[in-house]
Amino acid sequence: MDRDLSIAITGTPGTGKTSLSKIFSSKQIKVISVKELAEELGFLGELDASDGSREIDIHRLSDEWEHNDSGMVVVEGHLSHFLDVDAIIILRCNPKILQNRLEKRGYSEQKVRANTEWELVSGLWSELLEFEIEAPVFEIDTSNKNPEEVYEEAIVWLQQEPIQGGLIENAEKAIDWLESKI
Ligand code: DAT
Repeated sequence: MDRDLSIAITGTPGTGKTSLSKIFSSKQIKVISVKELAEELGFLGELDASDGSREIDIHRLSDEWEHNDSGMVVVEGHLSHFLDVDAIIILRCNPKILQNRLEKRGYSEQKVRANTEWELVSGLWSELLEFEIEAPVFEIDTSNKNPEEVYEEAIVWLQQEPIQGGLIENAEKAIDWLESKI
């Protein structure tokens, strides 16, 4: 695909953003993480001694950053939906599978719980609705798909002209883990 498009790949940690981004990258599509963008533009805060992370001033980053290169760029990270992008892909994952993925990653019990609960209550959709995000959005359940299958699903959606994905209608039909048998 060689359209001038900026795409955010967002989702709870562990839903597969990095894995999907690697596939985009392998297809010669430019990929950058929100953290790298924040570093580049000077919007990374102080180091948090408790977990070694650095806070990102996402609202300032969002004000400053825009996609002005030609071609496609993928911005990945769980805050990427706050950026001024043309389309947003939200990755989801069954909380039980997510818990497993995060435990394997060596996250603390508290961090596993916080992230699993965020996914369970569809926290990301609440955020999109609260901030009235305008870009088209598309949700992909990664629970039982490998990253290649997730990529294929994403590409089919992105190839639409124009890209479809109204926030309210998609939020209404989004996965609700609390309603489904998980
Ligand atoms: P994120 O970048 O959202 O934190 P990740 O890409 O690092 O997530 O993936 C977290 C873990 O889950 C990692 O061990 C790989 C695995 N994983 C990612 N996508 C997957 C998928 N579609 N199917 C199975 N496992 C997947």
